[in-house]
Amino acid sequence: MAVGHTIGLDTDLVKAAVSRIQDRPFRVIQRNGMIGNGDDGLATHRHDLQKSDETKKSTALRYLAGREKEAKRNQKPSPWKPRGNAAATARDHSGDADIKFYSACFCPFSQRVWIALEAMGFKYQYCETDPLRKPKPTPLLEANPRGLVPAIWQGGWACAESSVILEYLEDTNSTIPLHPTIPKLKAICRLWIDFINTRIVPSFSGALLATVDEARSQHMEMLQHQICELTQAADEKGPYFLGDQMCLVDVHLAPFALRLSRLAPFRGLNLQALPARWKGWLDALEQNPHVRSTMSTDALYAQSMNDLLKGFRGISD
Ligand SMILES: N[C@@H](CCC(=O)N[C@@H](CS)C(=O)NCC(=O)O)C(=O)O
Repeated sequence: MAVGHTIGLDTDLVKAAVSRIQDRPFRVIQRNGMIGNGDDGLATHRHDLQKSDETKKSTALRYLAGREKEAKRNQKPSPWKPRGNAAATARDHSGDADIKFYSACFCPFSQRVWIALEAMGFKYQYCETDPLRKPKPTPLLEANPRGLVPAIWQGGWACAESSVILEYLEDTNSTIPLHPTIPKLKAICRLWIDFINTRIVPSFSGALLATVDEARSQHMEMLQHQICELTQAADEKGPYFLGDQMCLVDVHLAPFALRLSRLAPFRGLNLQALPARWKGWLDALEQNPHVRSTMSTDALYAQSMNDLLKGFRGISD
């Protein structure tokens, strides 16, 4: 479809789209949930052909408007650019480097990897990538055939999935470890990372995605319960999970914790009931230089929230 084509009732495009659905048989929706031809006397909801045509036209218009929006998006590199501290960090890492890091600034999974790259002092090239673009950008597909960010590409080798990339970075970096060296403590960290991925992240996305108040409160209640569980397992004084040093549990959690406080007001989520230990943890994450250097402005997170939700829907599809 030609980009910039005016959508109006008389255009050929609308006619073509209408004719695609025009030939469908005229149906009567019955109150008992069945669809019939209206001859059985049960039908209570019917409309005439004119009304049916109007409905088909507006369906066609919505379809065309959606396609036009998508086509426009696909012509541009990415609708989002890192802002604030993240913009400066992305600029500092815009030159060619051994590790190419495909990331979307709105994506919490990408930010996990970004924090670790910064904290461990890796040389990397930041490549802002729109994972929602169709078709997906070729370099992203080469790095991750599933087409999700984050992904890294290193000399012909590629890796995806934030938790796996974080383990890889940890294994290849000898100077600043983010996992404890004691095997039993390391196992405990992995257990809580799994808890974040399999419990906290789904509750977070569920609370943001829910359109019905009841479902939203259920997810929120679950999330609060899980956050309490996590804080009880964390070092008593903190401020981080293991004490005064940030570890991979904090890196997994930080992007979600920080987005929760920024996005909650837009979805009517109440965070008052969260424990004091959580507030101290959140403050420490906000102040951490590596977390800060990968944070965009609050406005960026608010404006890109719909794309974040689309990304989450992609996960559950
Ligand atoms: N489990 C993945 C999740 C990554 C993910 O869902 N990324 C979203 C952006 S936040 C994405 O790329 N979505 C694109 C799509 O759904 O097509 C990870 O931990 O890396």
